[in-house]
Amino acid sequence: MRASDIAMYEAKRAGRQQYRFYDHEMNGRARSRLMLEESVRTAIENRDFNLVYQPQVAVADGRLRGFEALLRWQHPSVGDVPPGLFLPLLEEARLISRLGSWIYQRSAGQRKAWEALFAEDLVVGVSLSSTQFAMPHLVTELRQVLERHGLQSRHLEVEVTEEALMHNPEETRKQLRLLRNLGVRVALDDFGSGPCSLSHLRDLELDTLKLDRHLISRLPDSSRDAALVRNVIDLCKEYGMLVVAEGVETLAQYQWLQANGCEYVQGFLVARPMMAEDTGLFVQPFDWGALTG
Ligand code: G
Ligand code: MN
Repeated sequence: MRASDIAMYEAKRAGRQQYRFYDHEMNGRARSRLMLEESVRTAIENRDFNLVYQPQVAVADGRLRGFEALLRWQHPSVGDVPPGLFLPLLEEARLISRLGSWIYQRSAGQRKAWEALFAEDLVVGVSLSSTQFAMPHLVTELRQVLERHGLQSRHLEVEVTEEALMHNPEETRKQLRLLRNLGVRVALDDFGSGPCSLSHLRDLELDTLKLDRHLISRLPDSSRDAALVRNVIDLCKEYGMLVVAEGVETLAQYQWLQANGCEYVQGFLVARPMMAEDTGLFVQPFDWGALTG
């Protein structure tokens, strides 16, 4: 079976079925799981995983705020496997911890390498899955990674989704407190991609809000989305949170965001995610004038 088939099959199953019982499919499933685990181990060893980096720039003056690190899996025979397919599987297979450590090391090393190129306050954004966020040793591990690469904690922004924060409110509060004590920034990722709750903005100590690309995609034409986004931006301002719009693809979206007080954008309009070695070619500050004519 090809890795993409395994991934597709397992991902569908995971979404459909919360309970388990023994049935005749089990053998096949267990075997696929084993093959997937094997693929991931090999992939880490063979460096088939890769991080690409997408810039975040200021709406006002194009200043480069930082880069978000995005995971890619270039499977030798299957090709590019989308993160949406393989991440849930790694979670289930408890392989995410190993991959997570690799991601922290790699992105911190990259942030260090950028010192020679970019401003001192440049931020690297790293997404955490629910499992990663819930790990008891997360903060200890991040502290060690920062020390090892000689980075300030404010150089790192971890991105968590509402889904990850919802599981256990008590533990969430503790983990957020520990992260903030360490001094890393915390961003709420993918806000508006699904059900979203304003009480999270009110109750949790967050530094940054990332507007999901699904909220941005119908701007500026959808007056309902526009009303929602405008008010979320205002709310974040009141709460002292910084707002980054993701998935910005058009000039009209950029202009709307500018008119409505959004401070930073990330999206194809500015740049696609790029290989580490290409980030040095990113011209900054980004020239908004060249787009607007
Ligand atoms: O689900 P999430 O919002 O984290 O999606 C991140 C993915 O979106 C990345 O894999 C990245 O390649 C992709 N992406 C980045 N910028 C854009 C964009 O402007 N438009 C779209 N459609 N996708 C984008
Ligand atoms: Mn993210």
